[in-house]
Amino acid sequence: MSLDNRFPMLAEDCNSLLCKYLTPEVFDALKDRKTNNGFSIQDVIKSGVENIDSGIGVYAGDELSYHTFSELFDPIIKDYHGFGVDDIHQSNLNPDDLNAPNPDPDNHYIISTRIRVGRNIDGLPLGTAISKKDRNLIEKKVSIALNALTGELSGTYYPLSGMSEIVREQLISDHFLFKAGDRFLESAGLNRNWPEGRGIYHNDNKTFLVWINEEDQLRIISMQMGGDIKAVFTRLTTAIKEIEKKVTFSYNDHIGYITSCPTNLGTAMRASVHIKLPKLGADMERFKTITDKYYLQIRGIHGEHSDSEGGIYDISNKRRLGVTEVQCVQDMFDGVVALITVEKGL
Ligand code: ADP
Ligand code: ILO
Repeated sequence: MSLDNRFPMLAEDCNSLLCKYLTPEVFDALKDRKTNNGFSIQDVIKSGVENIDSGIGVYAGDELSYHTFSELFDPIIKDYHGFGVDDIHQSNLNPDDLNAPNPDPDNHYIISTRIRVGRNIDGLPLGTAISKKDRNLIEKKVSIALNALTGELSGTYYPLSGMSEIVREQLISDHFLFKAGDRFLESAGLNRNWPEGRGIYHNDNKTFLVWINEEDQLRIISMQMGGDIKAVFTRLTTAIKEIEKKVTFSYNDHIGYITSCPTNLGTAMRASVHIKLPKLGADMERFKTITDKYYLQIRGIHGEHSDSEGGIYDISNKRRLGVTEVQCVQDMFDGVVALITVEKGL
């Protein structure tokens, strides 16, 4: 579907932030603008127009998109993160500032912990607008930097092109690799030239992983079984520092790390646990009251847009901008402690 210069037809029952904030007046003001990479408002909204069940519905093509189309992005950012145009974002990746002793040392509730950040290379368009040549260059540059890592972070880069179906599917079902054919990403132009230029790096025991050229150019991931959140955060921050010695990431003093989806701006961090909460799961209203209080999000067991299985949920921080990385993890930790306390009492 190609979008033209007219205000798009948006379904009556559309609940996305795109549908909430894209008025005919806003569209009119933006419809003839383009960023230096040729990204237009039609490109920004395409995913949300084609996928009417989107929660957000917009993607940026580059750092400039957030400025060029601010009449649409600013209210969406304010709504999702509670972050206003005059607010200031600050980063803190110091694990010493985190207070997160294992909330479930006997492994009754928490199955695994995962913390990821999104990163994009400074000076290049985002995956939504990037050329095949630049995407392939990123794969090369980043995989060389990763292959040089040592110690616990030492591992191997596996390109998606040439990976056997069995290995690929196993990596996905074990929660290590991204899925193929996501329709939200497809509409946003993020699956162009698939699978070329994409791949995954991981260490032997798969506690440190990097996705290359999925929704963001890098997703740096630390994960392990159980609830030692601090160990997972410490590994991640060490890895980020090492990678930054070789690669410069796109960062803006106002909105933090630049990402293709506005939900990931700021820290670009999602800290999650897979946790067994069958009793709370049977009382969604109560469950949501707690997750809302602690700024948490509930996802299904196979990631975003998936369902829960066997009373196991993916619980993660919702706020990523206007809070530090330490605060993102602290939100998740505090909420998980509260959830376990309530589940125990039921
Ligand atoms: P992202 O976290 O990068 O936004 P998804 O929500 O799609 O993307 O999750 C990616 C994968 O990571 C999925 O397979 C998901 O099940 C897995 N995952 C997320 N959190 C955890 C966790 N705490 N333990 C194990 N796997 C996890
Ligand atoms: N575009 C999708 C996903 C939004 C948030 N998630 C990610 C992975 N960026 C939507 O609007 O539902």
